[in-house]
Amino acid sequence: MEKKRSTAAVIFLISLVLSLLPAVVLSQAVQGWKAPQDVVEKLSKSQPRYNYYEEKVPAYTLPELLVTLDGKKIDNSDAWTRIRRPEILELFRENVYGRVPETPYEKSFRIVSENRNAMGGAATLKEVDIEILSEGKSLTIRLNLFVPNNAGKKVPAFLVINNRGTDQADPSRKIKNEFWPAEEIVSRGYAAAVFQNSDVDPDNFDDFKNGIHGLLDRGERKGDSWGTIAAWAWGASRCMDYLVTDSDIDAGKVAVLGHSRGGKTALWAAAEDQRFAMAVSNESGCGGAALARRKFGETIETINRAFPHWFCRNYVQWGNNEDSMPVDMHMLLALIAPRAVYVTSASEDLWADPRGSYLSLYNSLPVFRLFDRNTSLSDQMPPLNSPVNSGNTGYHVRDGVHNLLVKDWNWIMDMADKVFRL
Ligand code: GTR
Repeated sequence: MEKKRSTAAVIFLISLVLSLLPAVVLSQAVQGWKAPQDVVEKLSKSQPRYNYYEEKVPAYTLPELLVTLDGKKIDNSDAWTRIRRPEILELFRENVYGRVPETPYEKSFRIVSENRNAMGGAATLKEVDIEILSEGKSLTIRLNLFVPNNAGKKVPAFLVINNRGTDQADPSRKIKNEFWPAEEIVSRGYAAAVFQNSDVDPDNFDDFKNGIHGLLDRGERKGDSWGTIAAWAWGASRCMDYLVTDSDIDAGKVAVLGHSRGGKTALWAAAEDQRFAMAVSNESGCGGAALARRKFGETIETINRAFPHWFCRNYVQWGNNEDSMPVDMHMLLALIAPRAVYVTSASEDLWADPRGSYLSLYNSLPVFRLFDRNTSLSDQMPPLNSPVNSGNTGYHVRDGVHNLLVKDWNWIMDMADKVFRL
């Protein structure tokens, strides 16, 4: 009798587990990506000052996207473009990246070399010097550009802000790597353009003496004087100035792309310069795509301490005071609407807060919907290695560590194919 009962109990238990299993599997798929527990534990141990636990993210309220400073509700794309977008752009200049000075300068382009037989005949390589002149001082930004041969028409382009060494974007192609897979980009019909961020401004605190700051800054620095990210973004726009003059390039289809600090820069470049048809933020994190109010991984206080030159001085006041900041990063992504924005994360790169980056995109959607009301993403993150997109917005979280890889590039180019209708 006892035995029969316990067998029945075991059978009941097994069938219960079996019946629950699909629900568990299903809910995992629906809930999508979660930070790997071992990575959470490891980072929490090695960096105890930072939060990597989802449960410890504080409750927060994001600033309103669609209410103007004087309290008017915005419900159409025209009012967004005329009233609310300029307000938010100003808030970011004032509080985060700083303002470009109005100092006059001259600019010229020089094609230093042109090789029609690059990449074994697949592309033409143009090496272009963009020279900036002001009051007798000059600065040169080198733009390297591979254009696919035999396209028979103007081609779309990816402009990469290279924040790594020149060997990561070698125009001679003696050194190749996944960060700038120029051959793959060209084979998919895109021009591959790249410039070194350090040509525009050095990536260290030099009291803004060198680079473009040294050339264009006048007088005392103010709280909203531009930082180095704004300077790099300005450099991306000078590259765009050249690209619009190049008859091989479809200037209405230029995507600006950056990784990490370059990703922050790509977003700000597209916010400031509406000629960019698409912005790609690869693992940009704090000061980029990730919501500051979550205080997950890198924080405003930390980034200003480690990189005092990246942002404007006014940004410092929002360290440990995120809830008072008049913007959060969903508003930066919204500034790119109705143009395309693609945000990426890597599963082990919790410093750059994958979930905070996705939520930022998700919370920018009301603006994208003013232009295309079918734009809609789930409030849950997609599973690992499963890109999602809707309208002109898209996102993926790749497995692995902080980096820009061919795997990322392929999904990014899939999105660009859709946006540019290739
Ligand atoms: C880190 C920084 C991040 C990110 C990264 C990078 O040290 O904390 O915000 O930008 O550098 O650019 O690789």
